[in-house]
Amino acid sequence: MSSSTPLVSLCQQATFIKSASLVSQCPPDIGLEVAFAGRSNAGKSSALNTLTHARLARTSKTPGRTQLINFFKLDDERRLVDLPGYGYAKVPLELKAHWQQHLDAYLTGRQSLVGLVLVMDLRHPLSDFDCMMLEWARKSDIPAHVLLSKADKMAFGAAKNALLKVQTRMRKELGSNASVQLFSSPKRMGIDEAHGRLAQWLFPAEQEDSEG
Ligand SMILES: Nc1nc2c(ncn2[C@@H]2O[C@H](COP(=O)(O)OP(=O)(O)O)[C@@H](O)[C@H]2O)c(=O)[nH]1
Ligand SMILES: [Mg+2]
Repeated sequence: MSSSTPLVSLCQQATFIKSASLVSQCPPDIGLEVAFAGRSNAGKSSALNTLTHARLARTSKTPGRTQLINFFKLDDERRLVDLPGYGYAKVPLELKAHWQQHLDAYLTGRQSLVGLVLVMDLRHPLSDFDCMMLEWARKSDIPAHVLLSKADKMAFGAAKNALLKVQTRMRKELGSNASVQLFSSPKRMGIDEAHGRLAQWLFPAEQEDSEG
């Protein structure tokens, strides 16, 4: 049995808990939480839906509309979090300032945060914001995992090359040891690998068992 099996069944039962526009509205800071971040339109909501087998997170053709921190329950101790998409020009400045401040408060203050999934469009990886998130994760000792989304938009060989390039840049330029993979929501590509990473964070004890 794969060590991500319990996680996969929890993902299939994931339910929406609540949206928070302020850190004070977040659910109690207990248990384990994995947050999904990324530039608006990178494919974050699609990735969340693909990984949970549910239409949990809203996917939108109008980017930049999700300005809330959305919490999804896996079980009483485990949650997935959809962070507001960053870097979309059409978001009014004061709203940008608002969520930047609260995103920051969430990232620095959240005790239950055990991992960060950073979703990047494979064709436009490592934006300034992506680099900032990787830098923050490195400094805060929060493990990070990069989903290079929309891999279906490139030929397989080109996608593999792009993956290697991103990996190299992350190591050499950013000093990041975050893991990276290709992902496609419509092609359902990279799901097992992503579940495996989530399981490492959300079921740490079972990982030790399966390694030992
Ligand atoms: N071809 C392709 N399109 C995708 C993929 N993921 C998302 N999209 C599309 O990209 C747009 C933005 O996706 P969404 O998940 O809402 O992005 P978010 O703003 O990061 O949450 C939508 O039109 C999606 O259908 C993918 O893996 N492949
Ligand atoms: Mg979204």
